[in-house]
Amino acid sequence: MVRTPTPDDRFSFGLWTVGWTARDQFGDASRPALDPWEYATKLAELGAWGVTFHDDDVVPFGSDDATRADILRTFKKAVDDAGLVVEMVTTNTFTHPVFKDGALTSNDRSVRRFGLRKLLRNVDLAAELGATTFVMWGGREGSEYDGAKDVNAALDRYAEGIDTVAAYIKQQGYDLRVALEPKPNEPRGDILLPTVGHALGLIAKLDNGDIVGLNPETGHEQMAGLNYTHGIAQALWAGKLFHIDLNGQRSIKYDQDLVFGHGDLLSAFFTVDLVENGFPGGGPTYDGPRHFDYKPSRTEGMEGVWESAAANMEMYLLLAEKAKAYRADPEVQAAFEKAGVLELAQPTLGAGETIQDLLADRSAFEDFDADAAAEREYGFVRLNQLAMAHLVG
Ligand code: GLT
Ligand code: MN
Ligand code: MN
Repeated sequence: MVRTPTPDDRFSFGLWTVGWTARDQFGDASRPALDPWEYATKLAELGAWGVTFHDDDVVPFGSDDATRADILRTFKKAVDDAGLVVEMVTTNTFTHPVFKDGALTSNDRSVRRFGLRKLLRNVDLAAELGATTFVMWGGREGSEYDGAKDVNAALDRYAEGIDTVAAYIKQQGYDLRVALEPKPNEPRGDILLPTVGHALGLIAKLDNGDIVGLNPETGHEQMAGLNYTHGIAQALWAGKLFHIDLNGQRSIKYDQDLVFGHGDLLSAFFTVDLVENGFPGGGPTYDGPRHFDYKPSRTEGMEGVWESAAANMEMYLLLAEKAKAYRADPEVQAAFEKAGVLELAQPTLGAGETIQDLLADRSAFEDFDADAAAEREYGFVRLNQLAMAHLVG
């Protein structure tokens, strides 16, 4: 059995994960709702280090100021007593029907202004609670019908909204960074910023993009048939991996939010390998929270809720152990060498080599024996089999 998690592992959970009462499109809640602080306390007992939440997970939408202050006081005390960190805060811009056409990209300007105010108010709360990441998941920013959304204007408004949030953070001097969370669809038919790549493209155009990065979620990339490990790798490469949402997804279908590792296990192994061990040839590394955004299946009662929360951390620790052993294995190192994995870090042009030098290098082209080079055996399958043996062996 794997060791129990400790705060040093920096595992964190959204309150909406264990707090999901399992109401879905087809059925009513199958579990009771506890108070937000009860979830936090229990997560700490299981070994979690941090919690995250949407404004409305803690303070019901529309609460008056006195009620809000009261609830937040109780919540803050429970979190402090449990020794938990509030590492990230996010905003619910999707549940209330006012947001049915989005918040920052609603066709209705008054809704956009309301959405922006809700976000700015929550930035203040995030800073007050000591969070360092402000996630923005725009689940309702999108459309079902192509003719209903002017995408050029929608991206302008999306960029305007995100830039305003980032500018406000800077203006207030908060130690907070924005992390956009891509998702291809659900609840909208098509969501804007559907993948890591789309979000990176938008961030590059922002005035305050220096404090805007990404919070990629395992299942969201996989819903689009994409490779999550490659997604976070490119975000890292771009200096934009600010946060991660780990969970499980089995192939292209609705967002399953399974326990981490309960979807594509081999992909989860390489995700942990990258997060824990970094790129084989060095480069940027991720040292943020290991945040789980899963949903305990609707079949589970409260016992299953806590079992499944613990399962996320156990899966991560198991995979981390295996990934360490994989990297340290001399056979794997030899296979890396044969595969040329470490050769790739060498620049293609020599130090100081000009384009003219390359054009003059006959060995690179005129005298290059492409057929001989094509004979090279890379041994990728053997390398992958070694990974599999570590994983399931
Ligand atoms: C919602 C969504 C998640 C996001 C949350 C942040 S809310 O549950 O499915 O992927 O991370 O707003
Ligand atoms: Mn999800
Ligand atoms: Mn998520």
